[in-house]
Amino acid sequence: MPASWVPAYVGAGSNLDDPQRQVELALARLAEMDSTRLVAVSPLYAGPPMGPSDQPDYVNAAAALLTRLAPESLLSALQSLELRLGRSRDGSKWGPRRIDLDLLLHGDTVRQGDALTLPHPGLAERCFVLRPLTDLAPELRLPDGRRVSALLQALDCSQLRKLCSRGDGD
Ligand code: A4P
Ligand code: MG
Repeated sequence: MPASWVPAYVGAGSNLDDPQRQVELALARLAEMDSTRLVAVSPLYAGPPMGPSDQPDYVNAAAALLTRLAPESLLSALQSLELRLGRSRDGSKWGPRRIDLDLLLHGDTVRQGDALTLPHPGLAERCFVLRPLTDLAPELRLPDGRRVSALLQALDCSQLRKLCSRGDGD
């Protein structure tokens, strides 16, 4: 286990079974993970699916953590949490899901593997990842030095809608 606390970022997405509630629940449960502190959660966003279009819109958000877990251990904790939250797969690539938790960044770790790739593949091209990440940490840079806010600015994210939290009385 790393001796010190490392900043890590997690993306949450859902498009089944009341997606807003699934994402809120998942973000709250991140606070219960061993050797990890939940530092902040982003606003929630709704948008069209990337991939097959015959599925409901997604709700996405991101969370900032501090963790003493190594990247593999943190991913495995996220996968256990997905299962506890009732994730099941319909077998199709990028198909609908109740909850998906992706490890976006773990400090400056760079990894390339089927089981774990860091930064998360596709991060730099996805509005539904970059927008909440930029809300959390506008100064954040990828290990290669690119700023998430600059990557976001290069994209057309007009289809992404910020959701009011239900506590706001919307
Ligand atoms: N894996 C490797 N690296 C990572 C990482 N950094 N974080 C492996 C998480 N998982 C990682 O993931 C598939 C495999 O990726 C795992 O075995 C894991 O070890 P999964 O969660 O089982 O399956 P998946 O999510 O269906 O596949 P994938 O390729 O991760 O898809 P994405 O990239 O998560 O995209 N549209 C909108 N608007 N919003 C979304 O959130 N999400 C997806 C899925 C498609 N379209 C979407 C959204
Ligand atoms: Mg995934």
